[in-house]
Amino acid sequence: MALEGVMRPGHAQIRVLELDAAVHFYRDVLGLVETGRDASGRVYFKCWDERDHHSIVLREAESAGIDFLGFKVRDDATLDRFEAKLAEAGIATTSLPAGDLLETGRRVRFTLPSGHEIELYATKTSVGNGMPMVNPAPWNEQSETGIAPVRFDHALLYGPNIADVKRIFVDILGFYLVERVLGPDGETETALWLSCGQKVHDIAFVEHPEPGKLHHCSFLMDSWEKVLRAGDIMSKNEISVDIGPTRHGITRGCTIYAWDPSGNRFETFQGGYYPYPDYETITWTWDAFPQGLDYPQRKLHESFLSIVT
Ligand code: M3P
Ligand code: FE
Repeated sequence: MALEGVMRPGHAQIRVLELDAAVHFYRDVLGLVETGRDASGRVYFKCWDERDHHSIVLREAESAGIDFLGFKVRDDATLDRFEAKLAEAGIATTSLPAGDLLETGRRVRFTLPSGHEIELYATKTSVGNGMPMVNPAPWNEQSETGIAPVRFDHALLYGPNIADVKRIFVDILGFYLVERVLGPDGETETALWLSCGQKVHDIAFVEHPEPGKLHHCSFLMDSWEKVLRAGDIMSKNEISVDIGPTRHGITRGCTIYAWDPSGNRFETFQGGYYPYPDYETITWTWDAFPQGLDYPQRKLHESFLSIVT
């Protein structure tokens, strides 16, 4: 498969209330690898099996939430092409210079109608996964620290105007709609799961009146046993859990959701399936949303649906 255009979500900058407590959580409990700190005090992390310099950036702030989500595109020519396409569609972009984020090239940023800041970039230094490129071992000690997810996988964002957001992702950025939830009117799309490759989603949106909200950043585990072990590590460290372990009907992901010390929800998950762009979108009707959210319990969880940062 030729993966061109947008390749994957490459980074999220997350606001945290107390940097030291956050670094302890992301490094020692979630088990990400710290890769740098910049002059403005931001701390950079990657998951152990990611190769680019970072995927999670923490910024200390007065309120929790997400500053921006960045997608890596195939190359510089692709970045220029998307910048032109966004301009053609009347979407204002700003260009952030190379080096503004450590080890990262030029970024093209724009604001979604949902109020979220999205950026595209083509280059970030590859620091590797700690294993050699010739005859590597399957894992190393970095994969054995804390929860130790394999990669930053996707984010679920809450905000208004998700019909317009969908058009930008599908018509301009080349994503396709994998699954959706229809509202009580049987027509309006109230939640969307969009993919730019063969992941069951790279980004998801839920219609919500307040703009720019974060529901969760999600981290991939490489087995269901490791999701359960993540639950053990959360409990041992008194991390507050929202829901799970359970399985979504939507996307079929096997999952636990919990909160970082600032109240940002995160997900550790495994499973799902591998769609192609020609697959017909799966639709969940409003009456079936409880099993879409939690298949075994068939339950709408109030905290899961209402708490965002
Ligand atoms: C996911 C996922 C909802 C389901 C969310 C699903 C809002 O986050 O990773 O599949 O019901
Ligand atoms: Fe998720």
